[in-house]
Amino acid sequence: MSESEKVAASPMKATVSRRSAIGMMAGGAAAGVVGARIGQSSSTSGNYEDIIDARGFTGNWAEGALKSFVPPGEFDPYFIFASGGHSGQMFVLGCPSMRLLKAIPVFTREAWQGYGFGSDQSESVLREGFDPSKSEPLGWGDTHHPALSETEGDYDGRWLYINDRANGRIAMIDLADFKTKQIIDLPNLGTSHGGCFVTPNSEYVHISSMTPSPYLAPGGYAPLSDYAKYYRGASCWMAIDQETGRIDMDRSFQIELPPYTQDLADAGKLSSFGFGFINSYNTEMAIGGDLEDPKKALESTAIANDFDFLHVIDWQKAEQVVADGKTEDMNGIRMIRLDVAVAEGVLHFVPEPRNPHGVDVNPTGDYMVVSGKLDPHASVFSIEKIKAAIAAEDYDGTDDFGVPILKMESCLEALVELGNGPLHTQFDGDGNAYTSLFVDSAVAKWTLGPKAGVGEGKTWTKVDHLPVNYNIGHLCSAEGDTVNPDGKYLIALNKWSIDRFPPVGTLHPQNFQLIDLDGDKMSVLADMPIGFGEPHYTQMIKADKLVHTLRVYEPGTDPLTMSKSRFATDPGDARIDVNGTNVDVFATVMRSHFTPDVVEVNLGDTVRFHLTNIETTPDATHGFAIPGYNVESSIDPGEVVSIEVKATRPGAFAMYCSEFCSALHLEMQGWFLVKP
Ligand code: RUQ
Ligand code: CUA
Repeated sequence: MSESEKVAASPMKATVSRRSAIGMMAGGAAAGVVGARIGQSSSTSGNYEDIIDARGFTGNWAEGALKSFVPPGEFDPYFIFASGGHSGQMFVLGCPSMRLLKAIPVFTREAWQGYGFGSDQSESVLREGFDPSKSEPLGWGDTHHPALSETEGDYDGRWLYINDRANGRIAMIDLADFKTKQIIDLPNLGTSHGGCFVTPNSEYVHISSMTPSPYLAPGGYAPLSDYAKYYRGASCWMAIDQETGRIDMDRSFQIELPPYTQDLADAGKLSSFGFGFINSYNTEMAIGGDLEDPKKALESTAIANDFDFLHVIDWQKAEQVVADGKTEDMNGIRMIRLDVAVAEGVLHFVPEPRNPHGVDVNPTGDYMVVSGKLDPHASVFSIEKIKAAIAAEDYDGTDDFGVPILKMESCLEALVELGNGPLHTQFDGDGNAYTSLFVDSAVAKWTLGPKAGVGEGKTWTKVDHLPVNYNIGHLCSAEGDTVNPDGKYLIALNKWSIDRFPPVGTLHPQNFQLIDLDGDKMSVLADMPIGFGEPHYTQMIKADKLVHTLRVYEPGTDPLTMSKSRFATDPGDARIDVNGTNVDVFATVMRSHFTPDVVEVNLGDTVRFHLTNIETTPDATHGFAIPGYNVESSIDPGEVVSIEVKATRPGAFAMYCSEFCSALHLEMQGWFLVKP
């Protein structure tokens, strides 16, 4: 028996890492290679077992390393788009390598890309991205629920949307250049949490309020004693321009909702196409504020009811109501008032076990999986039953605001016991669901019902349980919220890491754990510390769907419009136009020179730099920084960046290229001279 045959023939025990790892190499990854010796690299001489011994691997980590490693120069088959929480950014990772590929600034300034440091392009996105009546320009956001654009319920790799948990805003990122192109600060929304999704053909991106706002009150303020009268939630249907991916406010609308806390939401698809589903809690309308009696604390009074309400919204009916003009202008957006929504059959409620968290629609669109933080079950509702109950007006009365409540038993398909603290659910292509268990720090794998293609006798059953490290919030399988999930890998977004990484001070990183979904049993392949902001939710898309992604811009492109900039400057056309106190600098930028490289102005002048990177080589990016003037930008190949500088401070400023672009990068500097 050769060494590899011995290894392959040895009993595979999940707990004996080196055996399974070597077995996998002998029979799997390196199929056809006889012998366990590394044949790829002439500089390695050991065999795998020696290396595993030398590294001291235990458990399945050697197998995990082999299964997740992506060789240099080869690309991950998946992109992960992760929200960045309080960093206000988004993170792009490869999967399964779990390597960080990029941070995309969205709501927060970022210096490397020059986002929010002077360029007209980023300043206008940020400036238009908050309501100017807010006392301070918003300096941060809390990115929460990414939503990739879809065609027929499948990710199409064009655009990406993300909401701001803190300020009730929504942003659009173009996946052509991975840059934020638009931020909208929504009226009538104080905050937004989990209500972000796109509809199956990217007709709309939805965002809903979390805590209600007193937008019905005169002057926009009412005391909490008038909560039920003046405070309301809002479900916002933001129409997407099919050419640009931008939100078109003129075609968008809101639906008034009762003052409950609207939380996670999802779009119906296929058999539930045309519906949106929003969970709610605090239907008790608890407001807190009682200092004397701890029993009246918000967290106690907000969980008094046995049931909260799953909001079922028929957005196609809502569209018709809007087209019929049955809306009111509410602070600059058309709103379907609550009484109209009820009368027109736009809004129904289904009771759901109290204090729910996630609502997730399965790939066929037949089932709505609702998980409750305080209930060990997933409650599965059926769209067929919901539609039948709506048609039959199978009501259990209405809530205080007149919204008809469908009978829970008429809509419920199954209750599946999963474990403690179920939060969110994702899917694979084989009729399985994966639910995060926050309290148990685990993932439950379970089978859906017959409509999801699962055979009789196997339905609604928990089939596997995998502990994760620790306190899992969301999870994400490959394309796991589309009509056509890959499954394959699952990311557990763990809030705590405690002992998984070396100490880096008192604020610990979160932990993205990579889980292998191939086979019956789930297994952890790798940990990835996330040490920047609190990523909240992620989506994982096949990398080959990003067919629109550019490597360089067309020469002279303004990234905001993705068309030729009127300030684009051709080689040889660089110049300085002076018009009184207005100075326009039309500069070309190329290794290793700014042309012009000396700009002399008078104190008080308004200077507009229009910088065209005339390089066509991918990666030949330059920077533009003016020390003392808070100016910094990246100028990517083909890009035109405009930056306005008020010459308020006299002196000689050595402006320079901030990207190490060439051997003469340090010589790529010039003078910004402001004469007193
Ligand atoms: S919600 S951890 Cu903040 Cu997306 Cu469930
Ligand atoms: Cu251009 Cu450094």
